[in-house]
Amino acid sequence: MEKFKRYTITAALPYANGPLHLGHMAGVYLPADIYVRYLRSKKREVVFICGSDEHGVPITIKARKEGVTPQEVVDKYHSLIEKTFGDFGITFDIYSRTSLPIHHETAREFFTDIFNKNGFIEKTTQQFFDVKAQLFLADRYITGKCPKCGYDKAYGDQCESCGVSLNPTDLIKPISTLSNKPPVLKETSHWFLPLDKFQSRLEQWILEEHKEWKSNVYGQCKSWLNQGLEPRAVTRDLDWGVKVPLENAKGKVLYVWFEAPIGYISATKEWAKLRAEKTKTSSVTLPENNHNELSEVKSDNVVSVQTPDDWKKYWLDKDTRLIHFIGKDNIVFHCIIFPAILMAHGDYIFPDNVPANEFLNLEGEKLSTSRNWAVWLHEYLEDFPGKADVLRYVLCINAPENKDNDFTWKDFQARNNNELCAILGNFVNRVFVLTYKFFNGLVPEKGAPDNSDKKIISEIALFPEKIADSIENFKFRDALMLVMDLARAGNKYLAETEPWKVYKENPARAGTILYYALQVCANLAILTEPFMPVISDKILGLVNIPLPAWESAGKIDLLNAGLKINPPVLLFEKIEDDVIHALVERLKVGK
Ligand code: B3M
Ligand code: ZN
Repeated sequence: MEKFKRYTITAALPYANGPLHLGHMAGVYLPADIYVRYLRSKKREVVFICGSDEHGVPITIKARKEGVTPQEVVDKYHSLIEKTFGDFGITFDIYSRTSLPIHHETAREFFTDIFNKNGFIEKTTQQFFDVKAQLFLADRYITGKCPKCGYDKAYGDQCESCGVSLNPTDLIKPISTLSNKPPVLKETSHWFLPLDKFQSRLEQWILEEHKEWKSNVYGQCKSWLNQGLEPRAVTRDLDWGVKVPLENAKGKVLYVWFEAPIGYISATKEWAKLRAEKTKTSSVTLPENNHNELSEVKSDNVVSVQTPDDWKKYWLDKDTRLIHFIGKDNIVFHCIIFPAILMAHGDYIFPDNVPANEFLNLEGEKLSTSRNWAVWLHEYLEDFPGKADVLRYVLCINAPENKDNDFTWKDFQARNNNELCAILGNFVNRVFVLTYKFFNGLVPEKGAPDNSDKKIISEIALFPEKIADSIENFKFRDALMLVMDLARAGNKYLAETEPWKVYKENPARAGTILYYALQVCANLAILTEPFMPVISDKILGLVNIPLPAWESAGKIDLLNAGLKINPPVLLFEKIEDDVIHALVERLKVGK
């Protein structure tokens, strides 16, 4: 019996102020997509939620710099980001945006609900104001001398030299980075969520009830809780964002980290609304479950949404398992602040797991957007058209699951040439070439299995369970390595049994070998699907069957004798040294 009836899977909402790079994909979206594809293949009920985070100070600053409106900034990047996700096969059920009215309403309702329950404290404080820019300054936009170590470029929230955390008023000689002038102190009032009131509930819920969380996540939560939680402002003086729904709050918006996570809920509402409309207008009811067709994998999970209100079961029902996929810099917001907001509101379920990843570095250095030290995903596809899966492979096999990891173009090349081409591609290709050569492209009859056959049969049977186990534990690297191990086992089987030699003396025996080798290929189509959907689709095209569900993996009769299969095509191509060399050079020049 499954513990949960359904899944709500969220992936961090990317800020719509720049394109996506490798780090985003490796840290958040790829693992989330692998997990969701796997759940769908297991026929579990799942909704996969994401959207653009379109508020916050950085977006307003970017708009100012470029002389356009914040809306123009987010419109541009929202489309680009959404397209990139599509191009990399990320199968959200909805990709929403926080500038939509449905989000503004939802976020305001949340605030009002907590406000009516006396859940906020109103406080008046002095804050730095840039007279020239006519703006209250976010902590990051104030620099000055660190009172502790004397470093003169310390930020208003932290000194990056000695690490001390600061308030902007602690800085000696503060300067606004917007105008390069000293800011003035001005009085302003804001609403604070008293996180301290939730301290013991959060401690119980995380430290006692979720000891299974990844150690990096658990550790960060523990350290936050040990420091003691304090009230946090949930409003800001800004004109871009969700307006605070109170009379006396002119010029104030909800703090982006208050409303953005609520965006997951708004997006689910929007999805349920669209889906309910679709159900109503389509003369045939949506198929319950037909993910035998890859092209429909997005819409054909076992969800049933009849009315717009059905979003509720994904957020209120205790039988729903909520999982947030995020990067490590978002841990406190998803594990402490958002759950505290949900506690203050009541009714909502809490995340059952938050499998945050560490960071991915690039050629030994931290990724940096401002220094252009990044590989942009849309540019990757210009360099390697049609090869999204190669990057999906490399980013997963080398994912920063437990520690920061490094992406290098050399490693990318090596993984493509020595693993994808030499192991997976080579195996599938050999099986098809031989089947065409000796059996005219028809799946041969199998005879009685000998010892080598028995070995591969047991491997086919064992791998899916081990892979599933790793995926369920968010160990996607291990899972993918196991998939490759099955391809390795296939190569070994061919090397040991040598059907190309055997055929001359005993064609029936060669037929048996290729029969089993073809079953390995069919199994690989199922097992690669969460990781490399296009490659899986190519293998399916070769074996000429629709995608079987996960429960079929492990079987040795996925392809019947006599089935016509398709002529071999190459799954992967080698990447040459000069291509890699040029990419490394370009990266250095861009810097
Ligand atoms: N917009 C992503 C980031 O920190 C941030 C996530 C919001 S999730 C609700 O890059
Ligand atoms: Zn310092």
